[in-house]
Amino acid sequence: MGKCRDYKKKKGGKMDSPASPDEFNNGTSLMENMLGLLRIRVKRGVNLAVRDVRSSDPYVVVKMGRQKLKTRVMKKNINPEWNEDLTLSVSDPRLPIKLTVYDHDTFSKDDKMGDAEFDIRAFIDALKMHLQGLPSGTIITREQPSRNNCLAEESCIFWSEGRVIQDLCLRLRNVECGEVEIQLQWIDLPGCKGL
Ligand SMILES: [Ca+2]
Repeated sequence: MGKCRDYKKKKGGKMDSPASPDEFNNGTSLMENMLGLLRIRVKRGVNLAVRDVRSSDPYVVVKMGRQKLKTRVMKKNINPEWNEDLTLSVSDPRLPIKLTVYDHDTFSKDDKMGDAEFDIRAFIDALKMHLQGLPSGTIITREQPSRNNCLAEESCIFWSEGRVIQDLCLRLRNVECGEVEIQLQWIDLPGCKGL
């Protein structure tokens, strides 16, 4: 009985916990923390794995943190040309970006066709140089393929028509074959913290 009373007393005396400032300001802090947008052009897949009888129906999924974007499905094509832009909002440039290729299947679960990971630290560093007026094609930095990245060949960060661009050719892991070519471009967003 005494216990019960104590409980009641405690409960009655307790104030409703106010919502934390974070809960109120989520919308604005998201924009304030955002550095800008990363546009990933998924250009093409080369020699992708066969997951159906003779071909595959590939599409690409790109993930960064909680964001997840995908390209359209290319029917029966292991050398697909997507040329599709996927745009991520970037607040932490150290986060790795994961790219996974799947084979679309109508009557069963989509099969994996390999994955790759890359980060945008070198690209962000090049952007932070705030270069101006270089001739198109000027190379700013190069990233070499290594055991610690998924590059199939040297990746160039270069100046093109007033912008910094990075071309990457990613070798897919956890699969017998396949590469995916992508291109990075940065988009400044008004109201963002910026780089
Ligand atoms: Ca299929």
